[in-house]
Amino acid sequence: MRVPYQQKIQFYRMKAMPKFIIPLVLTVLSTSISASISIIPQPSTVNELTGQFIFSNKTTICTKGGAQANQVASAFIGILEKSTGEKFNLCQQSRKSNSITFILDEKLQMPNEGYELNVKSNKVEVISNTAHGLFNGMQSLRQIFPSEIEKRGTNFSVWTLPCVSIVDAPRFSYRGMHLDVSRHFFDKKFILKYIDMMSMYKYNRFHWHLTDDQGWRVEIKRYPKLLKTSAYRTECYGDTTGGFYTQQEIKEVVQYAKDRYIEVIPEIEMPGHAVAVLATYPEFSCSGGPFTVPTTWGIFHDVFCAGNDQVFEFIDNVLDEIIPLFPSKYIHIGGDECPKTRWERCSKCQARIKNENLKDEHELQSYFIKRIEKYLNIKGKQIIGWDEILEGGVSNSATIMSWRGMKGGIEAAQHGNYVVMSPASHCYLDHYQGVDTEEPLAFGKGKPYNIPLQQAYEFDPMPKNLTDEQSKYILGGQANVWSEYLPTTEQVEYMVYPRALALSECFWSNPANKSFDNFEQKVHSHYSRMENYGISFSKSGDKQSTKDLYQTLTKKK
Ligand code: TNX
Repeated sequence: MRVPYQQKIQFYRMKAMPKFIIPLVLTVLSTSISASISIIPQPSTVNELTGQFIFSNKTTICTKGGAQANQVASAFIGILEKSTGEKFNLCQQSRKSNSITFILDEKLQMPNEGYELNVKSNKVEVISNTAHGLFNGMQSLRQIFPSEIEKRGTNFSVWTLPCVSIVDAPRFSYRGMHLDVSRHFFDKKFILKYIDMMSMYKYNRFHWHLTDDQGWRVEIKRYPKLLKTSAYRTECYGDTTGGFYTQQEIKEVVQYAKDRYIEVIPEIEMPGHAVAVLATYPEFSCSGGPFTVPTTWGIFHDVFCAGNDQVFEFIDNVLDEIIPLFPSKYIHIGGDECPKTRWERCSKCQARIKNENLKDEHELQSYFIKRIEKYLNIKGKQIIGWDEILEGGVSNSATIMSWRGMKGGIEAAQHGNYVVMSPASHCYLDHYQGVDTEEPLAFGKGKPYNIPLQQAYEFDPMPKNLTDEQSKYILGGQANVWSEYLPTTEQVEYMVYPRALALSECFWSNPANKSFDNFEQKVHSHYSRMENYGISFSKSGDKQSTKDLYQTLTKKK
């Protein structure tokens, strides 16, 4: 008889447990952080068993549960075919032996996205009540295979898998990765690879930072001039750099992500970080310009004029084209780092403050965001914004992305706003990971900007001081990848991996199952997986020197 799922997943809660069960539980717990099964993020329970399953070209891949189970199995067959070069047929019946079966049974009681994975010597079963759960189980199974599974055209005869029984579900529903494609543009091919890696480590939200001062990256049919002027910039040495995604490419990325159970959330920055737009439409600024697309980084004084109705008309029209491209419930509207200097001296902005009975420019920013939010809500979308949107007041339906530490997120949760935690102290993968003098140029220098692997690993998106009720508003966390200092895809990967693996565990795993020593061992086996997959990951976060660095950085004075 199968143990009911809820019971299994919670059985390490020892309080209500009879004493004789405790030794049994401890055995299971100790195996749950064993290194021979190196799954990242760490599953809820891992019970290693004796024996092995022998995988060969005679193994049958089966499904039970209809089209959605078939889809997950086909994705797995695709992975196997790339590495082994063998053809595996999908069999829609269970086989007793030498089979891997994906079972989708909606009647099972399981937490959201949960799954069970059983590797026995005669067969493997992945079980879930949703297709997403089944897909998560498939990703864990993939990591039980030897790392050659990630290599194209490997030399394959048989692979052995250790017998194991896994019961797993995520701690947080929002597990995001972000990518800034404005400061440097990365083509669709790279975006798909980025999404592949996200799905391997069970991330489920891709926050696509499509616009900023240094480049507009999305085709808007109504404003073709944006793609001529705002999508490119001329660097000081005379070269032109930039690019954009056509609406067709965006659709392909969104579908590719959806097939991997990842939702794409677009970000259209406002009212600040908009100089690229002002370069095409200087009339949307307070001063009238002229502007060029900047070639330097930082915070610019020129922002959208909040007193000009044409600005809102422009943004509404842009959003009208963005909305149908992205089925996600959320649109990210930025809201960060908007200096108020131009608004203070702009007659239109001052008239708006007066006519709308606003106290000051902070309330004008709040007016701006709320006006856009209202527009999006009518179209059936919710907004997410950086924590600055709290200043001057925010509506209850806005979700806050807390980046200047956890403070904004805590305040928002206390007010009943949903929150995604991505504090720069732990989640900013554009910051140095090793000793800065030995690393490629990255964002900032010195202590506040250094995030060694261990520091990323020790992040907990759940603040300590919230009540149970308030903590329900913490949806999860996000790794942010700003690209000012990342001109190439290799450099992006160098900064992102392996720290994104560490953060995946912060967003998925129960803190009781986390241990940096164990993670460090696991990450070594993932180096060969990433290498086989063609990822230019870094090892500098892993050096003893970085461990020492971490200790120095975290030592209390
Ligand atoms: C702050 S995080 C920014 C970005 C920069 C980043 C560099 C946030 C909302 N704004 O514009 O790229 O720091 O780490």
